[in-house]
Amino acid sequence: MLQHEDEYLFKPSILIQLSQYHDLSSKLAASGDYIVRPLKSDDYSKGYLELLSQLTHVGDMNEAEFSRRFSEIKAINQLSEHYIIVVIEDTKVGKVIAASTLFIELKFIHQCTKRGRLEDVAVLKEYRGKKIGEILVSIIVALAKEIYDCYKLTLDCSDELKKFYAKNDFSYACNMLNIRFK
Ligand code: 16G
Repeated sequence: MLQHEDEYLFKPSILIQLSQYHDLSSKLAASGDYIVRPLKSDDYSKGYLELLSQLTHVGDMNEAEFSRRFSEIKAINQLSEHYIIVVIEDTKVGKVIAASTLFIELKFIHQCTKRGRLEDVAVLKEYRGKKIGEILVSIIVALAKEIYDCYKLTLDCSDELKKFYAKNDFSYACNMLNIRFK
């Protein structure tokens, strides 16, 4: 897993540092040939965007556009890690079957603290109901708490996912409002 570190969006060793990493990976391994890893530069061909299109509109993006965005994000992470995109691959079929992003926002408040945002959580339809989403969310929660020392982790979601996040330790704290430009 650690052979070609350059291809990864963030250092894979970060995942291994998690205290629950082995427990969570063995839970995953018990239900299939799954590995947890950072997003990789060739995940376009492994279906990362098709996966995201089960969450929302992705658009008609080609491999070059994917690569450009990947490099932009990676350049930011090389200065300081802000975009932690974790994926689960089914190695039997060579496909990204679940993904989630931890975005780390730097704050002045609370003595220059960090806030984590849980974003773009998606599990391929045919892999739902196997606790994969739950494991992925636990990984992000642990990363935000243990590795990045965030003071809180927040998310927004559709009505139908409220129960899922409530079961995974999230509670209502305040209202999320937005202005939609697109
Ligand atoms: C959900 C996602 C959010 C994503 C948005 C896209 C989670 C926890 N939340 O709210 O990250 O950006 O959907 O939907 O995954 P939109 O295209 O309607 O903004």
